[in-house]
Amino acid sequence: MKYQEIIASLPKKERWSGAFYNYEYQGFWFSPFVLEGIISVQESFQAQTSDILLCSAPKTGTTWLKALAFAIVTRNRFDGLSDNNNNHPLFNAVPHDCVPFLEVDLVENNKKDPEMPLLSTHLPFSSLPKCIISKGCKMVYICRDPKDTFVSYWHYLQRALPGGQHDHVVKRLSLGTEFESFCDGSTYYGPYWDHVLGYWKASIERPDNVLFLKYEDLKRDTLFYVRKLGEFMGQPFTAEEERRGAAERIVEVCSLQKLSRLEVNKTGKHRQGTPMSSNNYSFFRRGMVGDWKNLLTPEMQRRIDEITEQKLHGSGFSFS
Ligand code: PAP
Repeated sequence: MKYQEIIASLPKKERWSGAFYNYEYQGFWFSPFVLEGIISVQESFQAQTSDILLCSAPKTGTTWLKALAFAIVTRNRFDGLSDNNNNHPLFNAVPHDCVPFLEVDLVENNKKDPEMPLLSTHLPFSSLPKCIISKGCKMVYICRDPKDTFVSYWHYLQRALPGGQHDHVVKRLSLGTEFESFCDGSTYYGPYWDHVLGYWKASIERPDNVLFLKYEDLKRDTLFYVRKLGEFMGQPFTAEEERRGAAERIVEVCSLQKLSRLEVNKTGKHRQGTPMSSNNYSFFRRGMVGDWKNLLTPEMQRRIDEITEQKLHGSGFSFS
C-alpha cells in the first residue's frame, strides 16, 4: 500500500479488456501485482556479494535456467539426482518454487537461505536494485528469439490463467491485441528488445559479472552450458564429477521431458490464491526453436523481424 501514490501517478495501459492496467515505470511496463514489490526492493533489498541472480524477460527460458542453476549449485547438498531420490526439491516443486523471485519473495523480508545463493528476477538491468551492481553480484541472463517468446507468452496465458483469479479473462484474450501489446512493448516487463539490450550491454561491460545466454544455444548444446554455468557460478565440475557423469545427469533431469512428467508439474499450482497464481504445467509446453511458424502469419513475422532489426541496429547483438 505504501507505494500507491507513486503508482497512481504512472502512465498506464488497459490490459485484457479492462481486467487491469499495466504501468510504465522507468521505461518498462509492469503489472500492478509486482510494481509495489519492485519499488520496495529497489529501496531496501540488501544484496550479498555471493548472491547470483538468474535474470530473464518472461517466457525466454526462465524455468529451465532455474532448474539447471539450482541443480548445479545444490549438487553437493542434496544427495545426487538419482531417480530414486524422491526428496530432491526439483522432484517435488516447480523450479520457480526452488529459487526465490526478487520482486515478490524478497520484498518484506530480505531473508534468503544462506546456503543457496540463487535468486531470480524479471527486472530489466536498469531497474535492478543498485546494490546488486555495486556488490558485484553475478548474473546469468537468458534471452530467446522474440517471435518464439511472444508465441510462448500467448500459449502461457491460456494455460496459466484458467482456474485462478483471472479465469474470466481467458475468454477475452485476443491474439491480435496481445500481439500489438508485445510489439508496442506494453506486455509485462516489456519492451522485450530493450530488456535484452540492457543485459547485453551489461555483459559486454562486465563480462566477469554477467553471463549472457540464448535459449537456442542452450538447446543446441545443453551440456556445454551446464559446465559453463558451473564455472561461472564458482562451482566447476571436478574431474571426479565428470567421470561419474554429474553434468550429464543434470542435463537429463532438467530436460523438458523429465520435468514436465513429474506429478508436481502436471497437477500443482504456483502461488495459489494470489493474483499471480498459475498452473505449474503452463511453464512446460513444447520448448521448440521456431515454434512461431505454427502461429504467426507472415505479416506478424515481418512485423517482429522489423522491430528486431530496428532495435538491435548498431548494438552488436543478434538473436541468430
Ligand atoms: P516464465 O517466464 O513464465 O518463467 P519461461 O520458463 O521463461 O516462463 O518460458 C517458458 C518456455 O520455456 C516454454 O516454451 P514454449 O512455450 O515455447 O514451449 C517452455 O516449454 C520452455 N521450457 C520450460 N522448461 C523447459 C526445459 N526444461 N527445457 C526447455 N524448455 C523449457
